[in-house]
Amino acid sequence: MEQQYENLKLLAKKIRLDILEMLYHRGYGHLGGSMSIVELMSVLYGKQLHIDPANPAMEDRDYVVLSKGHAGPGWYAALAESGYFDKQLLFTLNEGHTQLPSHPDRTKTPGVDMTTGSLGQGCSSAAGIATGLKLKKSDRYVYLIVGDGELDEGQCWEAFQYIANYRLNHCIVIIDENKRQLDGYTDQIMKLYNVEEKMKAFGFYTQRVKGNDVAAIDQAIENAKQCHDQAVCIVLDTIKGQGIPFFEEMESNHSVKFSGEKIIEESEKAIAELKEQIRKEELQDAIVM
Ligand SMILES: Cc1ncc(C[n+]2csc(CCOP(=O)(O)OP(=O)(O)O)c2C)c(N)n1
Repeated sequence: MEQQYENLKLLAKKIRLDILEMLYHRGYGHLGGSMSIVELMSVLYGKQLHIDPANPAMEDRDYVVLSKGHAGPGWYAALAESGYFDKQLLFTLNEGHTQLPSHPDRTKTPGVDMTTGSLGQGCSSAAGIATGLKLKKSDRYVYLIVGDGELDEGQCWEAFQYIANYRLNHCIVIIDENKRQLDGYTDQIMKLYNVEEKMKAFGFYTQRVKGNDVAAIDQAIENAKQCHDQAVCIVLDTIKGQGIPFFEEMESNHSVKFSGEKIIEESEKAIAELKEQIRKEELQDAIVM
């Protein structure tokens, strides 16, 4: 198990590097909210998901709905690392006719099953997928990833009420509580109060874990899978821009423009550091093997 978590940490580093390189190459993009789901993506694509990247439409697959669709780069990096498409494609992010639009589009990207970007709607889509799975008596799961700012959308709560009422425990609701939204702190814009207690009040079996801890995320998903008679929710305690101190501390990191000496310098430094850490860890793994 220890080694498996080391592998997931390494995968998280690769996903983080891909996101940074992709956005740096494009010159702008949704950095903060992509970074805060890196460890989650690593656990999903490195361990939990029942998928076949060589056959994205496999009948008996798990589903991911990234309801906070602006974090598309975080998803694309995980899909590329899993082998859904060539990593070079990452550098076409948001170009005309790209397969990787800034927000996920199910008609364009292998591995993307639901188009998202209009906040709130992914929650209803995931509720629908989960209903379908239940009607088919399928054992598969749908992982619904929601932003904390996204919870300003009433549609989320309507979907949660439905998921709870029908005990759709195969819809694992994951809230990325990075405490910030587009233009400021969630507490200052639209206070959420205690989201964990709110989800419990809605009828969910709710766990709160550190969102940068792959072992804790994995264990929470395992616990959720053991809950058979109730809807399930995991609140991820994350940091917007997670994993790169310069971006974590940046006043506004929702959509970063890669211009100006300091940002260029810090981005290049972070890219070089991540590359070096990955190189060292891969070398270490090769020696151990
Ligand atoms: C219905 C809708 N309204 C507004 C927007 C614009 N918008 C994009 S991201 C965002 C903030 C989302 O905050 P959060 O869910 O916390 O995302 P994160 O901080 O995790 O990136 C907003 C308002 C949108 N995409 N959809």
